[in-house]
Amino acid sequence: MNPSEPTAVELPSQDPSTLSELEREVSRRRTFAIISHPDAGKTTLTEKLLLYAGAIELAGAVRGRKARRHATSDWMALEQERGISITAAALEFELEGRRMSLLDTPGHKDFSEDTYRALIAADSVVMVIDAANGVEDQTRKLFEVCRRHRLPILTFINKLDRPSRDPLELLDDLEKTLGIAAAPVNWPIGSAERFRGVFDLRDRTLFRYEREAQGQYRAPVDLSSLDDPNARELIGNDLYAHFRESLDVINEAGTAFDVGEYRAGRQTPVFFGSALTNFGLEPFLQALVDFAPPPQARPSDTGVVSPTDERVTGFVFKIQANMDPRHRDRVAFVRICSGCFTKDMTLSNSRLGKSFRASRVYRFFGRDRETIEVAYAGDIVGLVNPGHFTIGDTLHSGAALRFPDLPRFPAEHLGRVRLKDTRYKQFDAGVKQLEEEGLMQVFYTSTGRREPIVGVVGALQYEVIASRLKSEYGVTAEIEPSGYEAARWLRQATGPLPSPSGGSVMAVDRHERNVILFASEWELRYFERHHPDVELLEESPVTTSPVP
Ligand SMILES: Nc1nc2c(ncn2[C@@H]2O[C@H](COP(=O)(O)OP(=O)(O)OP(=O)(O)O)[C@@H](O)[C@H]2O)c(=O)[nH]1
Ligand SMILES: [Mg+2]
Repeated sequence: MNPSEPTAVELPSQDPSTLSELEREVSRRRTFAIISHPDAGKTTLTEKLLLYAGAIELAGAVRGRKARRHATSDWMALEQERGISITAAALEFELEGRRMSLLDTPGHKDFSEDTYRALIAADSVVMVIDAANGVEDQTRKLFEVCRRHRLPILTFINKLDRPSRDPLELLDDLEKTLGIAAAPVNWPIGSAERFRGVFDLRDRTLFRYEREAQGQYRAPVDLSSLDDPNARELIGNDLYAHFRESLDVINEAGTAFDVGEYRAGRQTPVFFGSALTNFGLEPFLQALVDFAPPPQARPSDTGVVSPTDERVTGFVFKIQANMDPRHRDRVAFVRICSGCFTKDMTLSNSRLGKSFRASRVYRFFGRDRETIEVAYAGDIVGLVNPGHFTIGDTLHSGAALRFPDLPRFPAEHLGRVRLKDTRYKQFDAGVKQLEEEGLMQVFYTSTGRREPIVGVVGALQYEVIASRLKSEYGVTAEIEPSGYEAARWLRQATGPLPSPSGGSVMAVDRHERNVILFASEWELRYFERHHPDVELLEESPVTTSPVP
């Protein structure tokens, strides 16, 4: 085996009383991210998993009438207004002796940088598929990231309460489009008005579901056997015959569920259901508890780090400001990779080569937070420590190390922000903090600091920036096209600066590093041809100074 490759941590099979507390705590942790194309039902499924786990008593909705509760993971005002997820949310809860950490991610490609980072913080993945659409574009892209990181995937095929594609066709789509073996664990009978429930292929029981009003409460489960003479009658002759035929096909030619294959990322177990109307959620949640892997070893520049390594390590995968209007602070979300972390511990930030005391530590449930005294490998904790962290920072006790850099996407859109009132100080603070979150890159040209150019991955982020500047910083700003199409950092820090031609200009970022804003791809290529000695970078170089 390649020694630099992380290996799976096996669940200890020996008597739990002989394990150290660290081993025991690590082995009961499950950290997973929910991913898919927009609108497949990730947030709805998240909410229902929380309901079925007993972490909430009443499920909220993604798009609700005004008075109705909102889904816990869509906590941001703009998410609730728009009915879409914009930022990854962390939720931690206990279930059957397991400590579950769930990351509900946004599906829209404009927010995919945030989703990619959340994936890297997880040990496994739940992939949601809309039963009417099969594998969609964004799901395919995210799946590739999972494959690269060898993340085991459980699949939930959702929205069976609506007209759906045939389940055999959906399995085929998973296998052909994604190139992964798909092993059905249960099988739906009918869809839309004729949805009768799901049949568990392992213990051969039929779960019949009644549609519960709005799906706010757990639905009662009605079990029966397939051999029950009433089954055919309950299901209806046509559906029953088609269902038996499908069973024959999957018995003969289908992939059988195998935990080892799932853990190795070669097979995805498939479940069918409807998150909105509470069909098929128990077996899915049970599979997460039973099969999802515990925290895995992670590669670093000094070798593989085992989660049960005594030294505390972790990395910052997300920063979010102003989650709680009462606190107005900035939270750095850290995935703990090894050890037992305690409050007030001194840790080093390997980028800065400096240590800090972790005195304000929280665990999160959407927007809500709770102070914690201790956390173990696998946990996601929030540290409040303004200015000390940037996304991708490695934190550690003991000998220095660095986890691999997190992906950073080059900006695809560059807009000019225009401040429409006089609250300049708040404006500057807002721009700085939103940049720190990784929501955008910020560049200043000779027109000054009141009209920065912001670079984003997708244009929907402009709306998020303007809306958050208004609601969180009280400033009115508009973002309009800047006339620039690409931003490139210059590698060398000294010497005479080249002068770009045409409509391209020199600019600086917040750290006063030189950047060229190119007016077109053509001008960028032209510059490269005429300045072969100048190295241009798509990504900002890593700084070793604190955030100003
Ligand atoms: N009929 C039906 N609708 C569903 C089901 N699950 C989710 N929906 C609806 O589908 C829409 C999108 O659901 P979300 O849970 O927000 O989807 P998402 O995947 O989180 O979307 P993004 O986070 O924006 O990518 C909402 O209107 C849900 O009510 C389901 O099982 N059946
Ligand atoms: Mg969502």
